[in-house]
Amino acid sequence: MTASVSTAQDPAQDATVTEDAAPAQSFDFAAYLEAARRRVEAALDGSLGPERPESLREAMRYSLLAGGKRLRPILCLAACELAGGDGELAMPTAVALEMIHTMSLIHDDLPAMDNDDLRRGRPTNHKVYGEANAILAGDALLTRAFEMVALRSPGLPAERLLAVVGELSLASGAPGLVGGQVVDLECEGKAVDLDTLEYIHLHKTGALLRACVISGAQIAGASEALLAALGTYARGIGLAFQIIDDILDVTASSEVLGKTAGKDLAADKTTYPKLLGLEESRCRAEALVAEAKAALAPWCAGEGEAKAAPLLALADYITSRDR
Ligand code: GRG
Repeated sequence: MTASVSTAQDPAQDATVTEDAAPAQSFDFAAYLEAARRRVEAALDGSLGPERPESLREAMRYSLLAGGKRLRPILCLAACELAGGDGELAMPTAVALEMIHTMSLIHDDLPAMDNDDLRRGRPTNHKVYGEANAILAGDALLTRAFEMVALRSPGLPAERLLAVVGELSLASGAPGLVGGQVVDLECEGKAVDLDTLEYIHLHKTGALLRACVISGAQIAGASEALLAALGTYARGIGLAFQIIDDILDVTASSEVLGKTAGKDLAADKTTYPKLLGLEESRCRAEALVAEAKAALAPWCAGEGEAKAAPLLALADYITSRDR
């Protein structure tokens, strides 16, 4: 990475900026990821209070603390730090994002949707607690997510909290996950073109990843220019993430994935590998990650180098991951 100096909130206006956006040479991504995961796990563990009845609390904790890559909360913390904020201020929102993600997995696994038995290396929530309780545990996690932001985010100005609540609402509802899931279910067993597939991926998967980086940056009071760049970054990593998910569904084992492999084929779903083949799908994911990283180039110079390194490395991780 070329070192030129810029500390401006909007370095796109700064003539010293370079186009280069590779993670800093000295950045130890494995150590960063491990430390971030530990922080997130601790926050998740402490996030569920005295929910009653106990059976509901148990079902919520079962899925929330079942592991997972924790990519969404880590993206939120990293975006907050890139925007100059203290990651700890974003932790309640990071937890909220993982709660929304976890509830979407619980509901996605239900018999009425993907009907799956295995998630995060364990029996799915409804297999353990029954369908009704799994639906309710998902509902409770979703509503708890908004409580985390609105009532459990000390030290944040009300207008930033409101902006975050707005982002999380858009990502969760019809304009995001729910809308994407509906189109995905409607398309099962049908011929689907690339545009429709992109729509599904951008809503079902991309919308929440976008909310992660946008909300993290909003908490830090990011400029409009940085928010726009993070929107471009999120689009690239969101699509790439789901393309790699489609590839792993074909190439990886259930044991490694912690969820049932080969589901897309069994459900007769259209995927990137089905439309483009494995090799071209991988090339497309890599190109999207390159676009995502390029969007952050103006924030990577000088002092920005260390702050941008986690988001750049997280983008690369999306295509290099094996689960
Ligand atoms: C949010 C109100 C609301 C409803 C949910 C069921 C549903 C509506 C949407 C389905 C969304 C879904 C399951 C999308 C797939 C996203 C995806 C690729 C999940 C896997 O994410 P990873 O690999 O999983 O990050 P881990 O376990 O590592 O967290």
